[in-house]
Amino acid sequence: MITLYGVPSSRAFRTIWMLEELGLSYTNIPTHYANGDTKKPEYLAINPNGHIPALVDDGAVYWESMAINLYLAKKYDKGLLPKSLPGECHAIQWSVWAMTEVENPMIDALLHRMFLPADQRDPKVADAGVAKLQGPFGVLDKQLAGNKYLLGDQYTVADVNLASVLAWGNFIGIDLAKYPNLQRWLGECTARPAAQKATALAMS
Ligand SMILES: N[C@@H](CCC(=O)N[C@@H](CS)C(=O)NCC(=O)O)C(=O)O
Repeated sequence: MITLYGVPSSRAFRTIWMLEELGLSYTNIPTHYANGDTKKPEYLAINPNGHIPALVDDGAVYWESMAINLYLAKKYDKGLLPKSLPGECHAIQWSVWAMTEVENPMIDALLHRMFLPADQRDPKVADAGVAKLQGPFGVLDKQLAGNKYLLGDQYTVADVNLASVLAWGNFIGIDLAKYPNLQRWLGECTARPAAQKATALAMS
């Protein structure tokens, strides 16, 4: 029995993508970040940080989106987490990298180009976010030059975790023309049925 807390149009998008990759059945409680849901005592009892997503599986609670996906990939083994220690570490490495190098500037761009009400948007913040992303984009483009996926020939949780952060860029038209390997990889990842399902739920 798996319960996922969090509206799909949030970081819960990543978890939905992974649950769909694994073909798992789950209940989604649409806890919202913007209406006070995440600060209610009953939700804080699940995630004391007051953030979504959170996942309950077999009675145990998990939070932090990347950790949840790494957990799911390992527990419901469909080959999405490499079996070798270096492979597992590389999956963790790219997941942490998505959070530390990509997520914040991406969120700045997303908020100030799309999510905030028009009168609260600052194009300079959005542009600075996009400028900051150029470094990580270059790193990724090189990594993907000789690799079909992040860790090599095989699609893994590392691809889900990173592509699900980068997919936000598609909503605000971030131009990847200078990064053809990255563009090709992101297109392949986001075309997967699991990604399409998560996107449809996020948009609904
Ligand atoms: N590092 C956390 C961040 C979670 C997070 O900040 N989620 C946002 C929604 S996308 C949230 O819950 N915001 C509500 C709030 O901070 O009050 C993760 O990846 O799970």
